[in-house]
Amino acid sequence: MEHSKEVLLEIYRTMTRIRAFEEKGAELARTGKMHGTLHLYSGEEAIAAGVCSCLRETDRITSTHRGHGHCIAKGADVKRMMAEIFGKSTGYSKGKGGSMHIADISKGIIGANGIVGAGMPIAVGVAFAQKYQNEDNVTVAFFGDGATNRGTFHESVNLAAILNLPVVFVCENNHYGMSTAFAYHSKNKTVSQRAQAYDIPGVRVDGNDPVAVREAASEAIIRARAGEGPTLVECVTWRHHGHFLGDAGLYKSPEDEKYWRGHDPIPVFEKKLLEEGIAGQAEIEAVQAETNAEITEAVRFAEESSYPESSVIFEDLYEEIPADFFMR
Ligand SMILES: Cc1ncc(C[n+]2csc(CCOP(=O)(O)OP(=O)(O)O)c2C)c(N)n1
Ligand SMILES: [Mg+2]
Repeated sequence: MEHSKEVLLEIYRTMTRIRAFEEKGAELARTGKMHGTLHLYSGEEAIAAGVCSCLRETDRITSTHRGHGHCIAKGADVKRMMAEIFGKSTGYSKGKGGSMHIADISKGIIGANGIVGAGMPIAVGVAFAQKYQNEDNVTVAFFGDGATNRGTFHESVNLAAILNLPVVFVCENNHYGMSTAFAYHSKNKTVSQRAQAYDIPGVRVDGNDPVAVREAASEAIIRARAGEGPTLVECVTWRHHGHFLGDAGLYKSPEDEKYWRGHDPIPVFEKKLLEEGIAGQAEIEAVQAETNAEITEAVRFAEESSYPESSVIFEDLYEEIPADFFMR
C-alpha cells in the first residue's frame, strides 16, 4: 500500500489536531472555563488518524464516549465540536448534547455514543443499508476493549459475518475498561482472536503506529468494499489520561505508564518522519503551529457563541415522520 509524503503528513496533521483539541479541552475544563467532563483520546491518535486516512468522505463511522479523535479524523469541524462541548448553540447538537453527542452526517460521522458498545449494532445497520442500496461505501465501528464483553459486540460481529456486510470492527484496546484491566475482564489474551468464533479475519496491530494501523485498516476496508465481509482489527494502545478527566488513573502501574509514555504515538511518528527524510523540522513545526492555531480559533468561536435559549429545550427531540413513511 502506498504511503506518500502527503498521506503521511496529513496523518501527522490529524494526530496533532486531535492532541491539541484534547489538551486544550483538558485545560479549559480544569480551569473551570468549560463545564462537564471529557473522556480524552490523547495517546490513541494513531488509530483514528490511521483508519480514517483510508476512508472516503462517503464512508461512515460510528464512535464512542471517547469520540473526539474519531470525529476530527473523519473531518468534523473543530469549531462546531468545541462549541458543542462548551454547550453553545453553534455546536453540532446546538449545545444540547455535549462531548458524547457529536455527529456530522455530511461527513459520514453517524455519531459518538455514551452507551458502551452501542455503536457496533448501529454500524451494522448502516452497512446493511449500504449493501441493500448497492453503495460501495464501508462503515467502521470504533469501540474499546471493555465493549467487547457486551452482547452487542457478539451480535454485531455475528450478523455482519453471516450477511457479509461492508463493516470493519476497530477495537481500541487501551488495556482498561474504566479501572478494570483487560486481563481481568477477558479470558482471551487478545481481542482479535475472538474473530475466529465468527470465522472472519482478526488482526492485532500496534495502535500507536499510524502506518501499521493504516495498513491493517486498508486491507480490511478493501475486503469490505469488495463484498467479502467484515474484519476485526485490534489496535493496542494506551490512554494518557484517566478514564475521564476526574480519574487520576491510580490503578495503572508506574512501569506501564512509563513504557507507554515512551511510545507516545506523536513524537515517535515525528522521529520517523524526520529520520526517513519525509519531513523536515520546519515542516513539523509548521504543522504543529497550524493545528494549535485552529484550536485557539475554535475556542474563541465557542467562547463568543451564545448558550441556547431555554425556549428550544423541547426542539429536536423527535424526527417528523412523513405520513406515508411506512407505505414506501
Ligand atoms: C452500557 C454501558 N455500561 C456501562 C457504562 C459506563 N462506562 C462508560 S465508559 C466504560 C468503560 C468502557 O471501556 P472501553 O470500552 O475499554 O473504552 P475506553 O473507555 O477504554 O476507551 C463504562 C463501563 C456505559 N456508559 N454504558
Ligand atoms: Mg478500554
